[in-house]
Amino acid sequence: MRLCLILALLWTPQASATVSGKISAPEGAAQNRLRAKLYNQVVAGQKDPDPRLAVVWLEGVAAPAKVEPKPSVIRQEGLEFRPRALAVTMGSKVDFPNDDDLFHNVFSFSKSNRIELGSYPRGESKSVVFDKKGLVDLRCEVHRHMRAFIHVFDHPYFAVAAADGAYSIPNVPPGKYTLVVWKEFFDPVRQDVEVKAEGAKVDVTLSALLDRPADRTVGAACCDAR
Ligand SMILES: [Cu+2]
Repeated sequence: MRLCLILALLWTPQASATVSGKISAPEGAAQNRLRAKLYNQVVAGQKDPDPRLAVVWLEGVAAPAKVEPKPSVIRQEGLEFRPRALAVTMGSKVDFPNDDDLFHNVFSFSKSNRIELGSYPRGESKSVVFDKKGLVDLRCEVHRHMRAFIHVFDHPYFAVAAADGAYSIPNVPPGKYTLVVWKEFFDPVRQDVEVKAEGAKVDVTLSALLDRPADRTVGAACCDAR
């Protein structure tokens, strides 16, 4: 009985909350001009890429001792990488199947996770285990317009927003943190957020990157991609 009492006193439920909201990223003429300048190679058979998804994460949360891997897939399909933005935990394996009737040559010169998958045909797949945190700028040597971004985190407090901008980061311990929002072609945003027991709701409106050199399109946050 006494032992039960001691255990009950020692055990306190892990309070956790959800940080959610919506990322708005207005598309404008300047945005489209920048996109056209960077990705002006139109290839027969190319399909529209996925919406360029926003990645949202929290900085300053004490990470749990063990971070679970999050196996994921980026397909080469319709002469694009799909999805174009991915977020995984360190140690995650990502498969890169080729669904196109031609060869792609997938690589990244990102400092943290260098990738050289080489060429392989339709129906084949290669995989990479991302063991360092950072931002991976994924490219195809054959098709210059093909690009994807893989955010590798050493904690689980992140989310990829849906196409409508909605995001949700669950299981966050209450506290004061920095919320970071990244999206291709937009200035990254960092803002303070206080997460209470009932959670936090944070909507963010991004501003377009204007008149920047091409290598700044990734934004400055979380970036070792160059
Ligand atoms: Cu390619």
